[in-house]
Amino acid sequence: MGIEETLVLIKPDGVQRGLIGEIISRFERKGLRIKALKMILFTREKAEEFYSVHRGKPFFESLIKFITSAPVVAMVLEGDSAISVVRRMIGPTDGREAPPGTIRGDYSLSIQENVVHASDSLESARREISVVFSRGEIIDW
Ligand code: 3AN
Repeated sequence: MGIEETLVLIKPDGVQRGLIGEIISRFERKGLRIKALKMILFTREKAEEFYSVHRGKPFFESLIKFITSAPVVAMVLEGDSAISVVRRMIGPTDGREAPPGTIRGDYSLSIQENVVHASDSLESARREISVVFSRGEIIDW
């Protein structure tokens, strides 16, 4: 609880479908503060580092291929309880199960191509932010 930073990615499917503006807009309207924002093309090495907790799982190879297939938009969002607030806004992993009104519920029918990623704990937020951004790219305002 309290003011937190979290890492959000708009995944390749969200970028390719033209959903960048729509997704960022939802976070802005919620009142979350964008402290860093950039478009990147993950290298395989960076993608494997980012998703290291999933190494060894059956979907790992497919996930790495997907996340490196097109650009992603990465951002650091800040706000009161930002980690849990953003997780609720994106909805559960499987777009077919995610309730309407959540980002995945409104835009995804897939467990892999589920439009967005968001950190699920303080520990993963810290780790994921440091994988994607240098501290100098994050603006306190
Ligand atoms: P979340 O993104 O909701 O935290 P995780 O961390 O369990 O979900 O999974 C990370 C990513 O791996 C998901 N966003 C999804 O793209 C992919 N993924 C998870 N489970 C599966 C699965 N059973 N089959 C294919 N891809 C999966």
